[in-house]
Amino acid sequence: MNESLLNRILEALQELLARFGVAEASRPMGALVALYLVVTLLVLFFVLLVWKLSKDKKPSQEVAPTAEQEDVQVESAEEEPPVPVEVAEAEMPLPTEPEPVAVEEAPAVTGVSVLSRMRSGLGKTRDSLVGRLDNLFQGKAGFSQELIDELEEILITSDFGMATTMTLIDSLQTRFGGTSAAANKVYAALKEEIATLLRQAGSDEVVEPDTTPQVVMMVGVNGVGKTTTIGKLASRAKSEGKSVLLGAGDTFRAAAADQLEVWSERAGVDIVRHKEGGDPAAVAFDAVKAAVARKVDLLLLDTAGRLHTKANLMEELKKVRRVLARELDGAPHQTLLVVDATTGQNALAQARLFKEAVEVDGIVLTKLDGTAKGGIVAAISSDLQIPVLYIGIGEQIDDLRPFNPDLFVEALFGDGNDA
Ligand SMILES: Nc1nc2c(ncn2[C@@H]2O[C@H](COP(=O)(O)OP(=O)(O)OP(=O)(O)O)[C@@H](O)[C@H]2O)c(=O)[nH]1
Ligand SMILES: [Mg+2]
Repeated sequence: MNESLLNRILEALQELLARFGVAEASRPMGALVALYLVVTLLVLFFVLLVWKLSKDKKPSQEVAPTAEQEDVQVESAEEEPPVPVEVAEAEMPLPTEPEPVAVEEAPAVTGVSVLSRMRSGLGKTRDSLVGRLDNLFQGKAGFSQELIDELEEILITSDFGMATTMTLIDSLQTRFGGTSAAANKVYAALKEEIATLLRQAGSDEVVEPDTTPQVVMMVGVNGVGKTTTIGKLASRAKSEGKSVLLGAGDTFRAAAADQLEVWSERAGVDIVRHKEGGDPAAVAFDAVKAAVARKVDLLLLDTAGRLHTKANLMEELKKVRRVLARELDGAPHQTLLVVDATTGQNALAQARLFKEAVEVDGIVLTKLDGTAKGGIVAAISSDLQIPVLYIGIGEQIDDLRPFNPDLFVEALFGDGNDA
């Protein structure tokens, strides 16, 4: 604003003040105060306007469907009251009367990119494993036996497991043995090797069957995150426009079906459940019948994680599989083994056990946010030759990610600038 314009505004204000009978001596100061007030009000108005506009735009800017959006769907699209469905009712079409659903507190809404959410979910591993690797490679001039020895220790203590650690070390020895290659070159090669290992058992070749309903059975020992993962998967599938049904096949643990029902409400999908202590194979039977009758796209079947003995558990899982296969051709189309990343090498042992007893098509590795030893992903991928299909990086409904080896490596080792 040029000086003469400012003077003219001030003069006009002084004239206005004169009309209101303000003494001449006070008019210059009065005009300044009035101008200051007007400008302040205009700035405030402008700030409010910008804030309001950005708030209205926010949902469409987010990368993934947010928890808030999921919850809206629960309220508007819920078609079945979340009450226990008895055997006979399970085969019937759904009642259509909507019922308000008590949905628990909305999970955190994130406007951040997929990569930065992954980065924060893997924060513990970044700080520990990657922090140690950074220190190692920054502190060494070049390739040496000492570097290899220290690297071996870091990998083993970060749950890469002996076999995978040896594979990585051997490939570095082959590439750089007898040279004094720069440490940063060796580090880059290590990251590449880790990415290759992860890709080898990656999800690229997994083709989802195109028949519906697709029956997915969730197995794993108690506490690993089966039920939670079902809730997250249901929510994902629903946001992709699929119709989903849950089967409460864990009849062993008290409140297991209640827990699944809470997830069904959160995700806004239907559930088939029996009374506690019932036969899980009967739940499977009803759930698959209901899925066919209702023409849903996806049936997610929960199972018990603990029975009186491990042999019992495996026998029960086999029986459930037989029932599913008898009722629907090809079912279960996918058996996902859920393992808890924080249990380290134990997770590997469990995975071997389940792999022997039931056919396992893919792994869901949960609680990666809770471990500093993310090397377990590489150990599972390379030791078991079963693809890691999803990783859990938190307890919220949108904290399940399809496992993408390249994104994973970027989230771990990248500098985050491209997030
Ligand atoms: N931090 C974190 N917690 C998780 C994740 N997945 C599951 N959990 C938590 O792990 C606990 C056990 O999860 P459940 O889903 O009940 O496990 P489950 O395998 O169904 O257990 P059983 O029904 O006893 O066999 C819950 O407190 C979940 O919130 C994850 O990715 N990250
Ligand atoms: Mg459970």
